[in-house]
This record gives sequence, structure tokens and C-alpha cells, in this order.
Amino acid sequence: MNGNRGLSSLEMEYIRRHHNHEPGENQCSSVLVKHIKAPLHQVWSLVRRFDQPQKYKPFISRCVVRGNLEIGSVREVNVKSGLPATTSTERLELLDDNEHVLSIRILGGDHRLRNYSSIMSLHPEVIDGRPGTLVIESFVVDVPEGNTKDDTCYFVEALIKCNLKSLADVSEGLAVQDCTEPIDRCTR
Ligand code: A8S
Repeated sequence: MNGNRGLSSLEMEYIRRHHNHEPGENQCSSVLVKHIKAPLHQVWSLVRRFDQPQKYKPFISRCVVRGNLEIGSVREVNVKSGLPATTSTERLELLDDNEHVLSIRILGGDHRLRNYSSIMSLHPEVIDGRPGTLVIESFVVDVPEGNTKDDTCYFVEALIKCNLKSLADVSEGLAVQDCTEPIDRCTR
């Protein structure tokens, strides 16, 4: 955990409710928070697409899901060049369209994240008087041989920050498109 620095009591309550990882001795775990100026349904429509992470994740070039999209579905993800990885195999653990929670687990791939599992939860909020979305993403992962907990957390947090920034950009773009016309139905 990041020592709960800068988290509001509401954020802490959401984390207690949805993000209860139990990191082992040789694992690291952390939570990131992002406020997005787009309504929850817009952000959720991107997050819930387990079969299309490339819609907002900037490092993913391709994704294939075998079989139907359901809990337990597995996706094969290709990573763009320039990163210390090319593929990742990931399983859908939880997809809750009522609570807006998505959880995935990494099963394998040619990267160093072993026993990685993450949870994303979305919560409606009001930002500057308009509908916005609070996104909370947490993870737990093994600390690889020869790395420290801090290094591992820093690496994963950096990737997730990029994903959340991009999620905000794409969702906010969709929210602006929604505003074209008629003007009175504009949600931003
Ligand atoms: C996610 C979160 C992460 C993805 C990481 C942390 C990854 O896709 C990238 C580089 C790696 O070294 C590991 O929700 C892996 O996507 C960009 C291939 C898993």
C-alpha cells in the first residue's frame, strides 16, 4: 500500500470494500486513484471490455479472447515494442456491471510479473458540477528475483498511471463527442 497518503475517507472506504488484496511476504501491492471528467457509463464502457484493452491501454497492440466473454475467459495480449515484454496471458476474475468492478489475473507471458492480480472499481462523482468518475486500481504482484519491493511497485505503478491517464483521455474524448448536439443533452 502507499500508506494511504492523500486519500479521502470516501476513497479509503471504497478501497476497503473492493480492494482487499492480501500480499504475501515477497509481494508488493499498491493502489492508484484517478478522477476522470466523464460520466461513469462512458468510462465503464471502456473498462468492462476485457476483450479490447487496446481501446485505452497505450502499450497493448492486439488482444484475442478464446471462447465467450465470461468469468474465467482468457485473453492473449500483445505488447507494443520497446517494453520488456511481448505477450501476456490474462484471465477475467470478476466483472460486476452493477458495482462496476473488474478484476484480472495474469497467468503467464514473457514478462516478469508473476502472480499479478488487479482490481479496478469505478465510482460516480461530481467534478466541477458535472458527472465524473473516480477510478481506483489496485494490484498485487511477486517481487522478481534481484528486484526490491520499491522497484517493482514503481515499475507497475508507472504502467498503471499511463493506463489511467489514457483511460481519462479516451473517456473525456467520448464525453466531448456526446456533446456535439443537441446541446441540451450535453452531459459535460
Ligand atoms: C494492465 C497492467 C499492467 C500491464 C503490464 C501492469 C504489461 O502489459 C506491460 C509490460 C510488462 O512488462 C508486463 O492492466 C505486461 O495492463 C505493459 C506485459 C503484463
